[in-house]
Amino acid sequence: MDPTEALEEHFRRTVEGEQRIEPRDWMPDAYRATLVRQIAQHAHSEIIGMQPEGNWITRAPSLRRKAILMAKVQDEAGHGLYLYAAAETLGTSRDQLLDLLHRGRQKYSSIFNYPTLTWADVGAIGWLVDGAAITNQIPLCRCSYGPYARAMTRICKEESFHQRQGFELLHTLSHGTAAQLAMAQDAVNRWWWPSLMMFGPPDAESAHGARSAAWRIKRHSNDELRQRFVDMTVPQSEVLGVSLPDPELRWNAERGHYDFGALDWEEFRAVVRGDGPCNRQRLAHRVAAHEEGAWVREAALAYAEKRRREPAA
Ligand code: FAQ
Repeated sequence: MDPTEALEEHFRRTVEGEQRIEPRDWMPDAYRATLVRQIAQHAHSEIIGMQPEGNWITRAPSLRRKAILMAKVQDEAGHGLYLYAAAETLGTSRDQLLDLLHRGRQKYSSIFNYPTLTWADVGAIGWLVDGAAITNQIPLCRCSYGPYARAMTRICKEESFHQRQGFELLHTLSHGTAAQLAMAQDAVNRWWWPSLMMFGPPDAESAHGARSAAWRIKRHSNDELRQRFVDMTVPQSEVLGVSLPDPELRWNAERGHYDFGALDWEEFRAVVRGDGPCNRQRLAHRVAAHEEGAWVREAALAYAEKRRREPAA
């Protein structure tokens, strides 16, 4: 066996034996590239995902709600940081990845291109968007790449809190006045279908799905996770007292799952292409924040350099 074959064999046995690949280990170039792509998209989603909810921090209806929302949005920045750090272990710097995001060369989740029109949207994001995120991300805690799996373990714990706070917020609204219930229902109507799109294209169109499954990066297909999310969410909607905007949604005893209507894949493709309701605004805001923060990065570097030059005490 030549040395490359031996390395490939070792990689294959590690992955198939459910052990972790670590940064020092040899890995195929395509495995590295797939991880960088997915982790970067995930990191970008976390930091762009701060915008829709950040929009409501100054208008939260009480001090308690404001404190909770600020903590949640800060958590999202932290998730971005864990994920950029995980990507750095694969040899790509945070600067490189941010540059690709800012030039529109890397993606972030379609969901964050929808506007937050009312306070109830904050609840719908927590309940549905974080709920979908957890469904997708719990299996990633068992991803074959160690640093990504470990980052996901921490992130999932915090996402569970996020999901609960969204549910509690919506529950308060849906059990409040008629106007509050209507506001909660309107938010659920607008966020339901985009949340189902977060799981990605149908399996037959998932370009990376099969290979990522073979590499034990993804543990379940896009459609499997979408179904799991629907099955989990329908009973929760009953507790909330809101309906889900899908006339075809019904329990299928034979399958042991809920059937649901067809997603508008044209809309999904348009949003991923950059033509969603808020794509341009989200990216422009992100680039402006980066530019306005340049002085902070410069000051931190200058301070680190000063400390480096100081003689040890
Ligand atoms: N939006 O071959 P596949 C959060 C792209 S949660 C945009 O199936 P893959 C928490 C895909 O990249 C949200 N693009 O791809 C939070 C690929 O394009 P490419 C983030 C999408 O990777 C909550 C092409 O379509 N979560 O942020 C989307 O095997 C509240 C073909 O697709 C993650 O990123 C989409 N929805 O499966 C924060 C989780 N779906 O790269 C703030 C980790 C697909 O060839 C507030 N990622 N595409 O140009 C994953 O699990 C996977 O990457 C999937 C896609 C499942 C998203």
